[in-house]
This record gives sequence, C-alpha cells and structure tokens, in this order.
Amino acid sequence: MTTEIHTPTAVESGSSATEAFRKSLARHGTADTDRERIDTFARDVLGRIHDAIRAHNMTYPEYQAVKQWLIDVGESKEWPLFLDVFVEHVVEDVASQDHHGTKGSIEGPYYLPDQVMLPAKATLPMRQEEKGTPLVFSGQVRTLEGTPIPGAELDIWQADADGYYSGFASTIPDGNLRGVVVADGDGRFEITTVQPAPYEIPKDGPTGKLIAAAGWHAWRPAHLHLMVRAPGHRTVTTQLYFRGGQWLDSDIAQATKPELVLDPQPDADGVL
Ligand code: MBD
Ligand code: FE
Repeated sequence: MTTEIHTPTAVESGSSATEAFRKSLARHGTADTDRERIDTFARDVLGRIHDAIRAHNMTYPEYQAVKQWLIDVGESKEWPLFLDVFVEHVVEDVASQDHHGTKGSIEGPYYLPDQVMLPAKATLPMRQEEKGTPLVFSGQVRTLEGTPIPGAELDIWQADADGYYSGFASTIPDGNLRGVVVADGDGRFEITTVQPAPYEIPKDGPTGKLIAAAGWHAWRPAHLHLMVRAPGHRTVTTQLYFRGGQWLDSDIAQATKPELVLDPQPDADGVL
C-alpha cells in the first residue's frame, strides 16, 4: 500500500488568494484616485526605484532576473500574498493613525466572507480529529466608553495546527476554523478552537524563492485573525498572537503589536 501525502502548494494558495481578492473588489469596489495623486505617487515610487538601481549599480542580468521574478509572481497569482506580507503593514499603520481602542493589524490574503454564523458560545467548525491544543478565547466587545455592544459580530479565521488555511489548501474542508460569532446581549463571547501553528510562506512560489535567495526566514508567528463588526461602529480588523510564540519578534509580515499578544492560561483540565 502507498500513502500519498499531499502538501498544499504555493500555486493553489496563490490562485485562491487572487480569486478571493477579485471577489472582494467586486463587493467593495476600488478607489477612484484622481490624476494628480496618481501622478505624484507613481512618480515618487518610480523615482525611488531609479535611486535604488543607481545606489546599488544594478546590472543588466540583475534587471532581467527581477523582470522574470515579477512575471512569475503574477503567473503564480502570488501578488496578494507578496503585497500583504511586505507592504500591507505600512498601509495599516497609516490608516490607523487616528484610531483609538483595540489596535488593528493587517487582514492578509486569507480572509473569506460569508462563513457560518455561530452563537456567542461556540466552537469553530473543525474536523472530527482536528489536531492541536484546544483553545478557548473569550471576551467582551465594548465601545471606547466601555459600553458593551450586544450582537457584535466576530468574524474569525485562522490556520490549523499545521499552519494551513481552509479555502487555500485543498486538503482542508471549506469553512474549517472559520466562523462569524455573534456576541450575546452583553457583548460577550466564548469561542472554542485549537491553537494555530506559525505560518510559513510557501517555499515553492516566487515569494518563498525571493525570501530564500535573500537568506531571510519565511515565518509569521501563530495568530488568530479577527474582524469585529457592529452597526454604527468602525470595523476592527486585527490579529491576536500568543505570548512566548516563535517568530513574535521577527514576523516576516511585521504585523505584530505588543497589545495584541494573548497569554492563554491552562484551565482546571489543563486545556489552554
Ligand atoms: C498569513 O497567514 C497572514 O496572516 C498574512 C498577513 C500573510 C500571509 C499569511
Ligand atoms: Fe494569517
């Protein structure tokens, strides 16, 4: 008997992420940026590329290698992955300058809308034998003044104990470890799930190849993604990390913040 072990590939997660991004554009639309702003920004970005080429004396073979790599990123549909890992944290930083309350973080490439709605005390959809340490995440959604927000929605998504996301790895059932939890009348919730593993950028795609070629590591620390919504309130998109977790201080996506690090405690049964 032979057992085939299928590891999710960059190509399957890349193309799913590009498809998810196209669908989200169709739902939310795109910025209608005026000509002056495009002129200013495009000129500035191109000027900085020119400066880098001069500063480091880029050669023709290097220029061709970059061109080939850019073509590969597009063909393997890794632009959402590459941009969210290396660029989104700055966009988030700028966008959140005048935000108060819970810190935000990047959305990343693996959000999927329209997941199953769950009551305030719920277990995320998972496989019968879902691997990983059980984790109970509870809390209360409140306004800046401390007033509870009844019925707030916590849209949660996470990697499994192998570091893969449902919807972006064909081995995992759709909707696994994803759900929209509706807080109770006091804004409270209690979500049972499993501890996610750290996430490693796929090695077989152009993003992973650049990372390896530069000698960087390809890891994000273990995290839960959260989008918290309530009518009349700004949506908070954030991530939660785990104290002592590997890669917390060297997240390749630079998306950690000290306020977002949880410190889960074992319960009476030894469950985190
Ligand atoms: C992830 O899981 C993630 O959260 C981000 C931001 C980028 C790549 C993978
Ligand atoms: Fe993630």
